[in-house]
Amino acid sequence: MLRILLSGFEPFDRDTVNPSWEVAQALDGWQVEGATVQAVQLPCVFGAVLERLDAALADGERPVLVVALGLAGGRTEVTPERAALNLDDARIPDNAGQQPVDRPVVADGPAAYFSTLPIKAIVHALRSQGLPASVSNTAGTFVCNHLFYGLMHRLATRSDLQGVRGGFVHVPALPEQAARMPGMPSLDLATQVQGLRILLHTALTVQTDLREQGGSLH
Ligand code: PCA
Repeated sequence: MLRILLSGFEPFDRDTVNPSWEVAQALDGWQVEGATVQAVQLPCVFGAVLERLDAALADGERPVLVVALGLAGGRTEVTPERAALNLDDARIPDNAGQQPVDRPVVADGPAAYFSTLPIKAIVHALRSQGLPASVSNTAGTFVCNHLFYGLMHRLATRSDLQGVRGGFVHVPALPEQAARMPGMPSLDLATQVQGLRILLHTALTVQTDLREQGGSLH
């Protein structure tokens, strides 16, 4: 059985829900292109999140695909991230009260890694099926970027994970979160789940990414 590892985060910053976990959980057991989604919830804690990732990677067959999800409050679209930075710089404490400043995720690791998901093809597929999506050129410097960098470092350096495709996707807030924070953009859960179905299918079927504009001026 081919395995897709799909992670979501626990709630953070005193919130009670995190759409990234709601989406991952909704897709647990979903089958696509002969592979089955295994959803895993990760702690919003520097360090511990990568220990939990390692446990999930070891829990079964080597995955064909690893996609990590996180919430980006304020965003309006599903946003595959392009690059992970080797940097922790937390604006708020994580769920264990840690607030690292200007610390590398991996000492002596490269400055950055690129996603190995076909991010342009994913955005193209989402948009052509009527869902809002854009490439994001920064995953921030909090726990999501920490996980993204840690994941890409493992995929790049571990011989048992050679050739496994992986990346990170930020999703918008849910309408119920926006109801508590007037003015916050949101996207309903069913639409987010549909977006992730399209994304996973594209990641499994498109080998060479599209060459299509996905940059931003700032
Ligand atoms: N979003 C945060 C951490 C957990 C989450 O869902 C982030 O973007 O770093």
